[in-house]
Order: sequence, then C-alpha cells, then structure tokens
Amino acid sequence: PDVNELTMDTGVQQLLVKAREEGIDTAFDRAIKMSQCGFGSTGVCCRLCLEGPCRIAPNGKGPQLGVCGANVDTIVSRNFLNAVIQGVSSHAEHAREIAHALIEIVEDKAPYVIQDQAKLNSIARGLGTPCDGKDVNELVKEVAHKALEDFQKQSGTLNWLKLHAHEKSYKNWQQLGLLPVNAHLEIAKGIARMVMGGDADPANLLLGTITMGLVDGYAGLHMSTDLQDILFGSPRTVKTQYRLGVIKKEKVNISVNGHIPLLAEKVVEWANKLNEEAKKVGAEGINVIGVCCSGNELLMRKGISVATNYASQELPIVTGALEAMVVDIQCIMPGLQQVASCYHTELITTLPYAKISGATHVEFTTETADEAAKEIVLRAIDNFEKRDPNKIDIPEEVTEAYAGFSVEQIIEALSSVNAGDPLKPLVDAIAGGEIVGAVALVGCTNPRKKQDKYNVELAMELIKNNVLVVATGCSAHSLAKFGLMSPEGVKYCGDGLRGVLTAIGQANGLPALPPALHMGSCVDNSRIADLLTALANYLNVSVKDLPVAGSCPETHHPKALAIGTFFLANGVDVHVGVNPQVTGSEFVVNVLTSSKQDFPVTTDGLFGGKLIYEEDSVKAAETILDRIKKKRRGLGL
Ligand code: BF8
Ligand code: SF4
Repeated sequence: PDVNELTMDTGVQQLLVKAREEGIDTAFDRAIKMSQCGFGSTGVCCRLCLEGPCRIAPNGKGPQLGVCGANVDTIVSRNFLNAVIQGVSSHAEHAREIAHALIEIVEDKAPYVIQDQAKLNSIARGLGTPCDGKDVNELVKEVAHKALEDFQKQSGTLNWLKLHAHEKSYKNWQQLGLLPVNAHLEIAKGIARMVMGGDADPANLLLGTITMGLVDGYAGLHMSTDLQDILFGSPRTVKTQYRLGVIKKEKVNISVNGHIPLLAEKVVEWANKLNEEAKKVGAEGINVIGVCCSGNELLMRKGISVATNYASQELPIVTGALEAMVVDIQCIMPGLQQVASCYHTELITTLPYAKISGATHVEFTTETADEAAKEIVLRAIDNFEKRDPNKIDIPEEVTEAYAGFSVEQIIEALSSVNAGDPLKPLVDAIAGGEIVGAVALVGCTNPRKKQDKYNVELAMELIKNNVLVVATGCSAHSLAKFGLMSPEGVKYCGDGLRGVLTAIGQANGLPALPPALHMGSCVDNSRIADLLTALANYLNVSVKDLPVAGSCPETHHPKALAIGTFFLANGVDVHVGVNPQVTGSEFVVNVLTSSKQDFPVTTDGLFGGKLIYEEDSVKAAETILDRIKKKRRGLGL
C-alpha cells in the first residue's frame, strides 16, 4: 500500500518513503507482511499446557473441546484474563517503582526533590494520615509506605481503592466480592486461576478479570499519577508542539520513549546542565523530545515537545538527526534497534529487566540517576559528530497544542467562571444540553490501522455532536497533531460545545479551551476517573449514571484492555476499535457487549457499562452517542 494509506501524518508518510528507499522495514511494513491467524485473533487458541496447543474452530467444525475438556468459553475468557493481567502488571510495577523511589529519596539515597506539597497533603489526608507537625520527608515516607502496603497486605482492600473509588461503585464491588486485597496477591491469584486445570467457569473468570481491572485502576493508574504528581508536580496548562518537525537539525536530539518518568525527568535535567557541552561539537544545544507516554509525562509537566506516537516510534530515527533514543519499558518496539543500526542513532536501554540485544545498555537506578542520565546525554553529544549529512531529512511541520489539564487545572479553569462552585458551569452546560456528554479518547495507535485516522475521526464526530473530549496516551498525540488541542479546534464543534469552551477559555485568557483536553499519559486515565467521581458526587449519583464513555479506537496493548476493564467496572461504556480477541466465544461477547435486558449476566447489568467493539469510527460515534443519550434520559435530562 501507498504510505498515505498507512498514516494520516504527512511527516510520517515522508519518512516512510525515505525508509523504503533505504531498504528499511518499519512496523507498518511488518504489519503488512504478517498475516493474522484466525484462531488467535478470535481468542480460541489455548497454549496453557503441553497437551496442546488446542484450538476450537468457531464454525463448529472439528473438536469443540481442548484435550483437557476446556470449552471455547473457558479458553477465550482465560485468554482475556491473561491479557488484562499483563496490562495490570505493567501499571502496578510502574506505581511500585515510584513508591520505592520516594522512599529512597527521603532516605537521601536518590537525587530528586519533592515538588508538590499540596498534593502530598491532600493524598495523605485522603489516606487518613495526619499531616500536622510532620515535615515533608516524614509525610512522603508515610504515604509511600501506604502505597507499598497495597503490594503486601493480606486482608482488607487496597488503600488506593478506598482513597479514590466512588462510594456507590465500592459498595457494588463489595457486594459482588470483587474487592482486591493487594496488587501482587491479585496478580498471582489471577495467574493461578488461569493456569491449566484452574478456574474453568467463564463467568467466574470474567469476574476475576474485573478484580484485575480494579487493581489496574487503583494500584496502577491512580497510585502512579498521585505519587508522580507529588514527586514531579501536578500538571498545569502548557503550550507545546507536536509532530516530527520538533526534531531540530542544528541540535543534539535525544528522544525519550517509555513510561516511568524517573529517568526521562533526569535526562531533561542533564540536557539542560550539559547544553554548553553540545556547543563544543558544533551543535546549537540539546533538544529533548518525547515519544509515546514518556513524551506525555514530560509534556504535561515540562512542556517538552512530542515527536510521534506508538506506531511510528521508529521514524524519528529515520530523520538521520536523532543522536539517542532512550527507553525504559512498555510499548518499546524491539524493531527500534534494527532501524537504529542503519543510522548513527544509539538506542539506549536502561532497565535491567528490559534490554534489547544490540542496543547500548546504561543501567538506571534511582540511586545512580544522575550518573546514568549524564552518561546518556554525553553519549548523545558524542554521536552528533557521527551524523551522515546525506541521510538527514526532517519533516518540517509542527502543530501547536495545549496540554496539562490535570483535574486541579480543570477545576481552576472552571473557577474563573464560578469561583464558589467550580463544577456548576460544567454541570449546568450538561444539564442544559449545550454539552451532551463527555468521552475519554484513550490509548494507542496500531500499525495495522491507518495511524491517527480512527482517533481523529471519532473525536471529530463527537465534538460535532457537542460531546466534550478528554484524551490521554497516544490518542492524545493523534488529536493534538490535527489541531484538536488548540483553541482553533473549536471550529469543529457543535454550537453548544463551542459556546461553553469559548466562555471558559475567555475567562482564562485564551480564545477558547481546546475541544480535546489533554489529561496526560495512560496512567493518567486516573485523572479522568477522578473527574467522573467528582461529577458523580456533585450530582449525588453513581459514576455509571453519568452521560460519559471511554474509547480506544486504535487499540494495541493489553494495558488498554486493563484500563478498559477498570472503566467497565465503574459502569462506563468502553469502545475499542480493534478486535479484542474474544469474538470466538459467544458467551464472552454477550457478557461484555450485550445490554442488560438481552443476556442474563452482563457487565452492563452488573456495573452499568458495556464494551462496544466497532472498527468504523463514525458508526462507533453513533453507538456511543446513543448510549450517552440513554444515560441522559436516566438522569431525567
Ligand atoms: O501506555 S497509549 S501505545 S505508549 S499502551 Fe502504548 Fe497505547 Fe501508547 Fe503509553 Ni498506553
Ligand atoms: Fe489444551 Fe486444555 Fe492444555 Fe489448553 S489447558 S492447551 S485446552 S489441554
């Protein structure tokens, strides 16, 4: 296929042509060559023991039971649980690493400075830890220990769930016996129930998956965001730039790619400190740019510009002007090294449990954060002179965008309209119908789908119909690149939404608020959940009653499935635009996607939210709007 069928981003198109001319394959080419297995893509293949692999033909032909007697519903639900556990483990590890770092920091073993005392106090108070008379270090230590309890306690439930869950959701999960005890225990239990000869009741397996979703939401997403805000500061509105044009020919370019901002923050710090060193090799300075969620983290707190999102992460290297790509973990394509080996770019892995063969490894620990970051930046400076001028080609386009919409920032923006009752203008606009509802556009891009197209199309449909969009992760990059995170984006909105965004924007010195509000990285989906909880409390209803939904049109990672499960558990409808590999079981499909009146056990009936699988973004928008309107009617609107 022609490159313009692979991505909407003209900069990525330009570099895909260059890569092809140079004989370099990227994820887009590999996706074309790799045919998808019909059994795997419907979730009916089981590889859980050496009696197998067993696979159940969905058309009823051939054996309908695995060698052990497992039927297709058990196999599909086990595979789904397996995928969600992978996502949960990623987010829980992320949170645990930050908690651990906080302890090292207050013990003076790690070189970071706590940035946000107000957030620290509010989290401590929420956890029931008195703040009075304690110094910052003491309080950080107590909060971090509370966090680590969520990986250790043997009874009760997650501190972070009690801290953030809406009371009505909490009661529902309690009644259903779904409350998680600690993250590690639940992950281990989840794997234990999924093994050969474990849990073979598909409904029970799916309920277990919901518990994993709660672990993801609270011990993963919320804990990561809270602790990172304490450590690095809560985001405030920032103006930034997107697209591959943020790579600067005259500068030493370093991209950070991954998720846990402990390293990325240090790279920025050392890039500033060593800026003069770069001039000694003929560069104008050092330019740190973001890719994927590390990009989001630095963007939200530091306004760092973002080059590209997941599917095209190899392309910054193809500019021939990237001196180093520094990675930590999650969504790092191993293929980066093949591409880097064709250029002067040094791919630098940093975590002992996430290496790539052929890449340089500079081990990062919180204790040696400064040394590691300094070495990385010096390596990048050295590499500047190794550039091949004939290989340099940087797409010019950049797009301006606003980001940094933490809940704190959104409330502050609303306070400019109504200082005494900040949520009132938003709630009034929803009640009056100027805003029909809100949708969180989250998650990924996927090299199998035309990059950005589905994210952007869905957002456009929604805002045209007066639905407010908030965004995180790689989908936020898509929306920013196409103007939906700038005030001018209101021209695509329906009249009602445009009016509200303009009024709030102008009260804050902007021509308008952007129609899509950037709320951060994937762990920052916690911020979206917090906003929903605040709205539900304000209206004295459940989260499941709100006219809202979540959507991940270009899904690729199991983390997205874990996040989706968390929102389903809260009664929020979740749309995915990529086959979630469950379609081989009618039972599983019904539990996840049917409305409560149509099937005896559904997530809709138990929690109030269902899964919507629809590849076409325009059709997906229609379905989402129908459900939002139904929820509005439920509220008497
Ligand atoms: O955690 S959005 S492609 S980079 S999984 Fe990955 Fe998806 Fe991007 Fe961030 Ni989230
Ligand atoms: Fe086959 Fe059962 Fe083993 Fe799965 S667990 S591979 S279905 S025998």
